[in-house]
Amino acid sequence: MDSIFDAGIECMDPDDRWKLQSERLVSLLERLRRSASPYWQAKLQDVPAVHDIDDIALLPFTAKSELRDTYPFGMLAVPLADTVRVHASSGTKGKATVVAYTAADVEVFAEANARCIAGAGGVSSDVMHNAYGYGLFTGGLGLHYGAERLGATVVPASGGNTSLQVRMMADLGANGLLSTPSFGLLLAERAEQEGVLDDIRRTLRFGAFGAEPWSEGFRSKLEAAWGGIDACDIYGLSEVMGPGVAGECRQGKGALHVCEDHFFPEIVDPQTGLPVGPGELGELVITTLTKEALPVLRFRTGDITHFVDRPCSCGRTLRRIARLSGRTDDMLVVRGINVFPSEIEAVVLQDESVSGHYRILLDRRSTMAELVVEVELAGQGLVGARQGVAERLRRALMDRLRVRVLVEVRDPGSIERSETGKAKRVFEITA
Ligand code: DLL
Repeated sequence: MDSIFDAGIECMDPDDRWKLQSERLVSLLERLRRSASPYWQAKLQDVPAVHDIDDIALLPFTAKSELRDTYPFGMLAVPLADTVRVHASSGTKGKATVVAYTAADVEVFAEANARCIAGAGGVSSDVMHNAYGYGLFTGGLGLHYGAERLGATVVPASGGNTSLQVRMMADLGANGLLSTPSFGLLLAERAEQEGVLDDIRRTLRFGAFGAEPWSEGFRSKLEAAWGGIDACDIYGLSEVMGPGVAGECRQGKGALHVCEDHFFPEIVDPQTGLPVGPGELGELVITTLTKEALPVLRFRTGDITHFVDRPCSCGRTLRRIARLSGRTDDMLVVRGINVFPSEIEAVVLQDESVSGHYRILLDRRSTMAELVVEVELAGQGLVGARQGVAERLRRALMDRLRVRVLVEVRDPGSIERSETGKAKRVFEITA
């Protein structure tokens, strides 16, 4: 039986958790009403009294644009002097946003990540290879503090230097890998090229992979590449805290336990903002119940998921969400048909003849946009099967998406890998 980092909270009776969440919401609002910040005064102006967590829908939503509009510190609920750290998002889809933490926030950040790492199979005696980027990105330091909080030995590898990283994993006997799924797969390929894959396979048992979308097909490839590890999903976003908002346990893969004593989840219809029916897909909305420096009320994450309300065999009672199936803003419209990149990945990576690396090109240079999916053969021995693979994938994609897709099957190793940050897989060609 795996150890649960904080069984008192993670396996709590749901009625007791309801009381805890209610108390925390009420005291959060009291605290925010006392704040001198013009942002919080305006935000709460028309909000009636809230008695318990079931009243949460009385609160206004928060959009990502509010963080940008109040850049850098307009949403702070404490004096800047009381904060101990900031992180920032790169702002690839707009202006950068800055998020801040008090010492207590950093403690919660560490605890939530410790819970997720333990859920994936980590224990205090483990050597944890952390290949999330260190710096303004929340991934590196978030998982670092989480692994330390668990009592593990952290190797702060960060991104890049792939060949050096795999030698370190082998020499130091890594038991756990913390990285984006795409970099996790690249590390396995490089370990094979460097001749250290078998060494690492002897010690590596699990990984916590997140920060970018990945499918069940990708999980199978990643687990197999490392010789049968448990590859668990970890989710989070900087506006809410960073990694550790939710994580899969290795007994219940396919759904992530939300640290809902700190991050209260709702799922709403992205158009109307109203709650979706039980088990229906919608946009994840999160309220931070305990954050001090930068709380958010009903934050619209833009991430699409649904609640999974069957009990988990691990014994945790924390509510679960399904792995993220895309974002409200990453939908591609191809000849009038809506296509989520995650649907393409789900179809393509089920195929054992292709590797986990692929690209989606949306060519809009002519009046009729053309969707091209580039995949890569899983090994040299498959070169003769190229035509068959292309035809099989073309049909499977057509069946699933109902739109014509061109499939190009490339040689093994020919699709560019990213050694840092999140994998970029979708490219729109407009001119
Ligand atoms: O990516 C935090 C993180 C670091 C999570 C390390 C997990 C591990 P941001 O850079 O603010 O924060 O990006 C947040 O990334 O809204 C999702 O769209 C996406 N995302 C994060 N985790 C997952 C995941 C970090 N497990 C945005 N599956 C989120 C799918 C994910 N998408």
